[in-house]
Amino acid sequence: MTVDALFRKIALQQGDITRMAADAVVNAANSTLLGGGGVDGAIHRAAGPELLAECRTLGGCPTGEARITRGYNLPARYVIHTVGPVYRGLPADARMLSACYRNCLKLAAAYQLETIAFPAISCGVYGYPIADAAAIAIEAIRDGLSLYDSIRQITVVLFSGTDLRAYERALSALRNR
Ligand code: AR6
Repeated sequence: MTVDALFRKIALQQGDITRMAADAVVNAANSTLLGGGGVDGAIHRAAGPELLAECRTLGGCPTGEARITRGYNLPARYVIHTVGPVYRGLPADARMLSACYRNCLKLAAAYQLETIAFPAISCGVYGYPIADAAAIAIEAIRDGLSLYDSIRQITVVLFSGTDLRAYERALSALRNR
């Protein structure tokens, strides 16, 4: 696949990820997988109590890894739950954040999912600076797309215009590198 074809599969948009009719939406969860605030709270509210019931059967998830459940009342068929790092300013943060994106895409490919929507993992409560996180996310997404041909479209859904602009900058920086 050409680099252009690869980048055409990455879309950025401002909005609410709970409204995305993708094959899977990614949840920025915590290691209990039992819900919380931010995008996690929004996904659980929109999916309904059956999501929590399925999450209870999973026994949690370590930082950097991912687990999959059904989407229940969401327009998305599946939810891929991942646990981002709490930002500390250490090299391990970047490795863990990259692992989140990579492990979500690996799971999506294993389930033969074609369309995936990501939020800005770790960029809320977990305090990851958006510009750094965006560069890591875009690179990991590009690498995932080159590994997994079955993935047709990855949309990163940003809540705020500021976050969207940070992702737009990261995307053009990587494309022009
Ligand atoms: N759609 C898209 N993005 C959203 C939405 C939404 N509906 N709601 C929030 N965001 P956060 P984290 C953005 O805090 O930093 C939870 O309590 C938000 O603006 O949701 O990974 C978990 O249980 C931010 O840019 O996740 C964990 O305990 C991004 O989503 C902890 O927070 C991520 O913010 C995880 O923290």
